[in-house]
Amino acid sequence: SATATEPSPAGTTGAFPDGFLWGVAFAANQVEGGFDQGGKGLSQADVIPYRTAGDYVDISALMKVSDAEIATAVASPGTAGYPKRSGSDFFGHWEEDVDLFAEMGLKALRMSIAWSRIFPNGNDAEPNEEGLLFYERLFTRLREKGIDPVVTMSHYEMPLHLVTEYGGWTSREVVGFFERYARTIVGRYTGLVRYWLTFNEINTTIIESYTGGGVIEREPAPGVDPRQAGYQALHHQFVASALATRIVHELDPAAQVGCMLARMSHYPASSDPADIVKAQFDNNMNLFHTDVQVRGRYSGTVRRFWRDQGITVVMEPGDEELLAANTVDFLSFSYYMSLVSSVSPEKYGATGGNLFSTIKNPYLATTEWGWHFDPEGLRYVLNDLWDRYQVPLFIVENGLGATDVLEGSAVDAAHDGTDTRRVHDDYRIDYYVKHLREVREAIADGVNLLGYTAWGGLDIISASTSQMTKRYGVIYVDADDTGTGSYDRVRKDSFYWYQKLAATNGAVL
Ligand code: BGP
Repeated sequence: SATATEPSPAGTTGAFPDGFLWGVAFAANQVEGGFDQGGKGLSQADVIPYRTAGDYVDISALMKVSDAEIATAVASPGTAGYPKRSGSDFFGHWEEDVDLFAEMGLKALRMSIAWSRIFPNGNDAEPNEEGLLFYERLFTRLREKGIDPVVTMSHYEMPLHLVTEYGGWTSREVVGFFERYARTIVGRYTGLVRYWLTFNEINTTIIESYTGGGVIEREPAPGVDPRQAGYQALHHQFVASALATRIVHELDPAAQVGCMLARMSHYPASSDPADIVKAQFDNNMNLFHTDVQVRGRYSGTVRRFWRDQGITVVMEPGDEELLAANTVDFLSFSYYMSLVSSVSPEKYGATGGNLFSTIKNPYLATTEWGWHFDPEGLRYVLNDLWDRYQVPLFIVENGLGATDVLEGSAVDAAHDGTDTRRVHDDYRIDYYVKHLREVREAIADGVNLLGYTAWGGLDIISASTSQMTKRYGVIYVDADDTGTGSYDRVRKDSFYWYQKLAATNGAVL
């Protein structure tokens, strides 16, 4: 659009532009539950077992499941031992939840469609009408409440059948199944959905598995670099993303499409030029994904990396033209932390990270899960992405996973109708305040930003650890790691704070 390459215009109530999309975000596989209801097929997330606390060290390994574990999971009925099968039971509570989001004054809900609700096996001849209807009702209700659905087509999500029978995204055939899925949902929800995202955190495909978001990494043939299959799977996702982008532009020209990156900014560990160049390389390896989706081509950095590592990515004739011709309208990303790069990492201590371990940054505190807490880094990232791409940006994930304490009781002791349950999560409010003040700075710096959707709105099952008790919500969900609980919703203190934030368009900061 005409304003796409200009900074956000100043809003009438302060720094944030009018119409700024304040929202919350979550993913179908972490929130919905109802894994075997409404005609849904099994997805890869439904076979990820609950892991114990001692397993949390190697996060990417947690999301992988062997063929034997898949067979056991498929044979297991019910939700016991498989947290993502029950999620937060959004499937059973969605009307109540939408009311809560409306009460918060949200303008956007970032969510995803479970592919396996629409095509239970991924390659079915016809879509599942019950699944289509579920999201149609949800989107309609959201729009009635003035909330824009921001819809991810694939958030760590794929019908299990496509994993076991085709090897997930390593198979070129899966591109065709995804194209049909995209055409089906975009066609059905034309006019209801104005913002589409193709793949969540597309850069995690290389780190985790061939499915994006975990489950399976088959042993490569002897002598074959496992990254070979990973980059091939990623290329297939880029092609699928370009096809989906074309479909949205064709079927619903009023809608916009974005890519979605887990933005991991790398700081040099020292002013040694070798560290600076290493950090630049690491940043370019994170950003080559958005180079493909925003600029329409693979960068020199990644092509050289493939050459140096002996990795060959097979591209069909026409792929590169397709990528070049179907770039996205905006760039969305998650931001949780920054990382540190060095040519001599052994000089520094390590700390945990979301899917990555990193060198400990001595200037930053870490969260309970060892993630660097770096609000200023968000301003840096916003300016950096804006300078590089000059397309509107959208922060679609940012938030704090923490152990919350539920105080009070649902039992109405005073017989006055009072539910005394509260969660005093001032640490979460503090997290948002500090990050959003930096967002405000970045907007003042001239960055064009569409919105901010806090991760996860409701407490949901953690993507990496499958815990419920790594809580991200501003709304508490009364369930524990084993899926036991009333699934009641309780407004946390952060709920009321976020309500003020949205009502004042950020002036409360
Ligand atoms: C991102 C994912 C989300 C999410 C979040 C928090 O990587 O897109 O799905 O869950 O990180 O991560 P976790 O749940 O592992 O704490």
